[in-house]
Amino acid sequence: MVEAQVQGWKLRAIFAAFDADGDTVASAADFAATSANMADMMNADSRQRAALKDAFDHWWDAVSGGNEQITVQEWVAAMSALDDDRFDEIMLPIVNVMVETVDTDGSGDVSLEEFQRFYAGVGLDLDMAAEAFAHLDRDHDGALDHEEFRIAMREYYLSDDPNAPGSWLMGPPAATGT
Ligand SMILES: [Ca+2]
Ligand SMILES: [Ca+2]
Ligand SMILES: [Ca+2]
Repeated sequence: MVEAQVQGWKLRAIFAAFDADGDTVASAADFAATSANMADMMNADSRQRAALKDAFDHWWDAVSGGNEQITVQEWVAAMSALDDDRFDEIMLPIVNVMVETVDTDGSGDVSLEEFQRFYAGVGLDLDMAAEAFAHLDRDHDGALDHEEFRIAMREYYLSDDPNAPGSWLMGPPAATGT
């Protein structure tokens, strides 16, 4: 079950990042704080900030099962149980805001220069941006379009494949697991 373990460590790393208050359980407040952090990192405007908040509230509803807090085991189980349609429905507003904020010239897609600015803005290793960009640019047209971001987000969170292009969204896949 090596593949399932890959998804497990990715989801555990994400859980740790979402657990804003560090008490080892996730709550609605953690999700709200994570959405606010993401909005800050992306320099989101008030409308984008509200869209992220709604998306994270919806995400929390989907994984919490009505509980006030969940453990990492419950998080991994709940995320693994989401079907693709449900996941896309939760992620779409997040992807929309991400593309809008990274696409600083408003061209509708993301150039390497815009992607590097995004990496710098969120504090990722700028040296890795070009390689990550090459992985994410599936049709090799030199730009990341909305669909490439959407697929990358799904792979980033859910793919069992450590070599999936989307695993590069936030840098080299190996770095996510440490
Ligand atoms: Ca917490
Ligand atoms: Ca652009
Ligand atoms: Ca492309």
